Amino acid sequence: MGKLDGQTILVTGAAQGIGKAIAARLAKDGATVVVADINADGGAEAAAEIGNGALAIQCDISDADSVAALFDAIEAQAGTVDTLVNNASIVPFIAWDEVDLAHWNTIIATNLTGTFMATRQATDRMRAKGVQGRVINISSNTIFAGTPNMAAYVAAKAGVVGLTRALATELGQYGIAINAVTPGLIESAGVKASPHNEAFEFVEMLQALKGKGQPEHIADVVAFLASDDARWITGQTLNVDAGMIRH
Ligand code: NAD
Ligand code: 4PL
Repeated sequence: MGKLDGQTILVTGAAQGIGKAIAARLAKDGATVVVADINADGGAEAAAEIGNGALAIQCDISDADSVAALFDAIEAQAGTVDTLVNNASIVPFIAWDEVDLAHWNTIIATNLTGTFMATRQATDRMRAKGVQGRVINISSNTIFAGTPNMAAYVAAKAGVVGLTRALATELGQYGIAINAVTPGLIESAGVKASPHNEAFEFVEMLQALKGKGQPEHIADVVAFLASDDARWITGQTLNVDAGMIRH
């Protein structure tokens, strides 16, 4: 008996990193997980590793047609999505002087508009089927810290929290809850391969609890938010960063 038995849960950007850890944890709790990622091979490998009927569907979350096709495929193969985890994002490291309009548009399209499009699809379908579902948005504690070298990213992630707050009101009447999580620096595959990997010492100095943030630290909290234990929570932003930020 798992606390997520019977749920179909879509995790975007789940081929690696935090998304993959979330998908694995939710499957362990009994959910049928859909791994959606722009990286088709990585997504297929992650789904095979995760098991419990996990399926992989390739999707570019910044592309409206791709997102619509993803939800059609899920409906056909696994039924209506009960919980959507908006995790897919680009995590850039770029000085302000290099932030041009092309970069800005790319980051907003994936990290904010992608979350909008997936949420539109998921909640429209929940309402049509009378599913009292959940949406869990992965934001970032950079929206509180004002972390440098990712201005467009920070703006997009703050937008995700705004969307979370607004939609909690509009979707509450259908019994649909929507919350956000703001992770601190996490040693994901993406971070390990980027200059963010050099920031752990500085970030740990600011943390109340010591250690290196791991994808599982976020996955465990998402599993709670997806479970019935969190049924009275909506419109909230849960900061998960070892106490680096107190807000
Ligand atoms: P990562 O780069 O390791 O993984 C991101 C995944 O998203 C990859 O599999 C990638 O292929 C996928 N993706 C990227 N663009 C996509 C698109 N257009 N369509 C579909 N999939 C796409 O990143 P991560 O560190 O695991 O981050 C996961 C989430 O956590 C992101 O929302 C990120 O902003 C957030 N976050 C990360 C940290 C951190 O320190 N790692 C901190 C706070 C928040
Ligand atoms: C504290 O979301 O939250 C670096 C890179 N440092 O992506 C993040 C902190 C990064 C973060 C993040």
